[in-house]
Amino acid sequence: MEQNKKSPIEEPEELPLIDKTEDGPINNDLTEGSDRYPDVFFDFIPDQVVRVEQDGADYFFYCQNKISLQVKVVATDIFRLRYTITGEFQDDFSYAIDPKFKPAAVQIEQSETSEAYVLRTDQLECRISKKGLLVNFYDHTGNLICAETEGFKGLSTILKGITKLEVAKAAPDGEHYFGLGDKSCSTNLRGHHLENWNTDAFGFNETTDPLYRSIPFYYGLHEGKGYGIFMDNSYRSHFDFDSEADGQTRFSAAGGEMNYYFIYGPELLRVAERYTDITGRPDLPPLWALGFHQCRWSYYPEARVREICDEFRSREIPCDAIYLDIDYMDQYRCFTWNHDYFPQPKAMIADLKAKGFQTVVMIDPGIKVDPEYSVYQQGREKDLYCRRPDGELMTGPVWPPDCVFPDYTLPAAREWWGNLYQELYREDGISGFWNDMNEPAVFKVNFKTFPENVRHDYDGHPCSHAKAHNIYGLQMSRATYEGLSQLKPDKRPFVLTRATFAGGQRYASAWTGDNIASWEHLALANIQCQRMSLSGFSFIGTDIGGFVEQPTGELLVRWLQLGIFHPLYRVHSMGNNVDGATEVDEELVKKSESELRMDQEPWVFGEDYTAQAKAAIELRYRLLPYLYTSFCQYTSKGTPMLKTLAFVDQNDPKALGREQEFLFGDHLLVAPVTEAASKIQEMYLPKGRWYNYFTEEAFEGPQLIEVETPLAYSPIFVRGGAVLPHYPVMQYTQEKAVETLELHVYYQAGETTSMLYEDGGDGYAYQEGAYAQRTFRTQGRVDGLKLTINKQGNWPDSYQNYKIWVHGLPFEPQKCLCEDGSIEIQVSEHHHMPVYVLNLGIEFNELDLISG
Ligand code: MIG
Repeated sequence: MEQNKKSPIEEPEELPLIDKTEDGPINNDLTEGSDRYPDVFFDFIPDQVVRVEQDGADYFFYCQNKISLQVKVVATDIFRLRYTITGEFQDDFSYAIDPKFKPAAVQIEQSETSEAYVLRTDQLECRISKKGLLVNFYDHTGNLICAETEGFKGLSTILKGITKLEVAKAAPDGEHYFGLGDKSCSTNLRGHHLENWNTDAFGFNETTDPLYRSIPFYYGLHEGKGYGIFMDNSYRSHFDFDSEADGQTRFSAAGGEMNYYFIYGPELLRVAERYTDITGRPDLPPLWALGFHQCRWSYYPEARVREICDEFRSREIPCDAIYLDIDYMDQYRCFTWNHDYFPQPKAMIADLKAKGFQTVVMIDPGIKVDPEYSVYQQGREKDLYCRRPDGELMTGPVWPPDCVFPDYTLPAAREWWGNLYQELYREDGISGFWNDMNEPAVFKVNFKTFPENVRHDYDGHPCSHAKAHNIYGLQMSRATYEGLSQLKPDKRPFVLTRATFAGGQRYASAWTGDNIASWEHLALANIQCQRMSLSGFSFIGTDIGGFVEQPTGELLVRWLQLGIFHPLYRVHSMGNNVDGATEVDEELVKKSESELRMDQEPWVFGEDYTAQAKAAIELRYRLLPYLYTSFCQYTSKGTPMLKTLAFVDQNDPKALGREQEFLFGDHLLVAPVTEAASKIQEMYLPKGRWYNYFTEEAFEGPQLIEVETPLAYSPIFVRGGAVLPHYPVMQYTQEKAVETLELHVYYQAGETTSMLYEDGGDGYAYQEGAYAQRTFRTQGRVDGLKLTINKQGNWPDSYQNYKIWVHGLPFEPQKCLCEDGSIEIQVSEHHHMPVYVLNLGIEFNELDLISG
């Protein structure tokens, strides 16, 4: 194996291709004076199908040249395709697939034409050509959904084995592509060539690729019909969306097996949900995890941590969690404390908890090589660290100068790792864990990670790092999650990871990594979180304010406004951990202590900005019941919490091109401000009636409008007909019982439903019915508005009353009737518009506001 002097990614096309199926080898790199070559390349293109076999819902198509295709009808709308170039399929094993996912029993109609084999369900038809194994998908009425151009092709060499498995499909004009996890390019992927290889991409920008996470799943949308393709292959992969304008979309992996799922919508949202049937969904997080989090590299010593927390409370800026970055450890040894900085962690954590702060700490995969360190020793004794091909330990510098790395693909290593949290989690009272550097990142080498020949167990399917690289972070976060679940079965674990892969949403939340305090990065944050959400991974956030460098007050405020709608709402910065910052600099010395430290708490930019930052965070807490409900919809159905407008109305050509606005949950349209000094911003309202949350103005979409963008808020619009629940501002989630639930109702003709989900905010009693789920139904008439409330579940409400605010009535209400007679209508004015206020007990299920 080569040293890492150059990238091991060798595009086979650039090398001499010697194709044994052609007339003799292409003699362009023959070693002089012999008939030998540096390496010999073969390509594999399916020829004629000579045999077909069926086993239940599995169909096998064998070509004369041994290339074979297995089509598995997984559900009426999902087909799985696997190709082998040897005639033998590999052991069917994947970390991405949810163990709970089971194929459905499907009625399959099979037939044959002179050219193709046809498999049909009542939603989808798949035609497999007898020559070349080209696979085309049609809907049940015969419309072509997705066709193949060149179809499948494999490449291998004598020295390397398989180097590339590729599928080429047609990219008809006008087809849009979305998804693909964490990419910083435009929302529509058309024209891009992208790679999946988890990478420590410090200070990335909009052209950096790959980033920290890999999700080989994309959507195609053509003539209103949407489908998804999930390539379940963890090797380095490439996705090309017609970047060469040759009308083709290609995806390929550098090894393993070509193995992908074709998911038919036709609604993009339906594809999103079905993707999470395959790769899984998380359980609900603890409610505090949806509060505001404050982080920095690093808060220490203890006095500073307490000072930060006290400052939040004395300024009455809500906050639920405080983070300790690597400096809390003793010599960067995971699962230890630096007792100089934190002499009594348990007491500190308990004090903070009493004030409503959960403490989250970092844990890295790099374990210090140190015979005195028990974690290192245990892992050695049990033989749980990654090794090179001849058995030598894989060591490399990360925080400690020399680290070993657990092989999280080994079940015994995961179990051991999960248990290491025992003391921090059970004894010290840490509430959540933050897994960093798990691409895995290695310092000093340009290559930034393990060499590809490092070995992994892969749950009994031994393989090289080339296969395990992209799932390393996923398996680390899984080990953490499973450990925490076992250590405290009654608590919902909170795990935050940097690297992950498709399916990783089952175990952890993620943040987008080391971004920069710039307006460009605020815009990127918007796109990245939307795309992660569309890719099955809604529990996502960015380092608010920017990790590298320092934001202005304005930038921080705008970022906090966007972050209200990012499920992970966390400020983080690298502080003064900048190369060279420790050198004495005359200019720096003149600066105040906080400037030197490069603080990034909500209050560091002066009182004006502090007030705006506080207002943003307070709004997050006001909207918490709505956020939590959206989270519940995500965990139960896989509905992305953030939806790019193409996912709101895929038949509206104008909506397809929009990437600034997104729908959060069912009813809130968010138009974040991502430019400096913004006063007014253009935005697109998809079809329907939309109310400006801050000004009461109503508009009919589809429409491009201009909206004012004062620093006090980034525009939010509420869908007509919606019922939007609010909690009172609290300093932390569950600080006190909600006494009155506020409902904001927005008029719309016709019927609209809204949901509210509540439970104990932690634990699993909700799975046994301890939840309260309300369905609100509004029915708007020309001269009336009816609201009905339906409750399911047996979670006892803390509140006894609703306070209902009715917005946008097209008539002046004279009466409000409910089951028990009539109730008083109060009028208040907001931006010169009347808003009607009703107070009633929660025993009421129905009310009708009428004009006469
Ligand atoms: O190389 O732990 O992305 O959030 O503050 C830096 C220190 C290592 C990278 C993470 C960042 C964290 C930092 N870590």
